[in-house]
Amino acid sequence: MFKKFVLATSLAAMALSGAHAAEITFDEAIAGATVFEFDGDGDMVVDVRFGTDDPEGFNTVGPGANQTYISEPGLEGTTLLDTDLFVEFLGGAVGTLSFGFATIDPDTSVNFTVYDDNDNVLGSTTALATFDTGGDFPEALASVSFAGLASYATFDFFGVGSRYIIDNFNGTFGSTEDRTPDAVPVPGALALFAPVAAGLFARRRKAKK
Ligand SMILES: [Ca+2]
Ligand SMILES: [Ca+2]
Ligand SMILES: [Ca+2]
Repeated sequence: MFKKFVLATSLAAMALSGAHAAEITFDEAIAGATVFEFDGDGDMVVDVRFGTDDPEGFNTVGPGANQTYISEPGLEGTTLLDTDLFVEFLGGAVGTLSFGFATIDPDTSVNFTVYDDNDNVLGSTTALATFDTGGDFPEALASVSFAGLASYATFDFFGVGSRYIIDNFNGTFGSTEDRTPDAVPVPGALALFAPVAAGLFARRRKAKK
């Protein structure tokens, strides 16, 4: 009973907030692949395609159990390219995208940039991996919010570390999700709607008397 209630309320909360339902955990073994497609919301329909120009491809490995943002394995690859990794959203992405990243060496950061179908930048973020979380390797959580419909995003890792690991790539890009851009009501529309609702409410109260 309690479980049912929790499930119902969390589903309702997700529907209200348009919360993230899709997550890529990189737990499939894909050693050496240069392109790989993932389903983030478990409906067997592919949602994203990760790729790299590194002919060696990427791997799914470590970095050990003590990380906060990586539940091993994660997606692992080179940091030595200008764009080390890219992700295409096969049905688009809206809202916020986030992921954990770790590196073997300190003083390593990531630039994560989100683009629409016309190569316009919708948002970007930079995160520096640190030991602040208590992990065996420096790590960080990267997160970016944006307006519009994202088509793809790029990762550039830079600094001392020559290899990266990312995990738990999270956002509203699942094939079962509402990916309508700007689906959240704007405050202006709410302000217009509020007096109408108040008027209706007053009329109903009057009718009840
Ligand atoms: Ca994982
Ligand atoms: Ca899917
Ligand atoms: Ca790089």
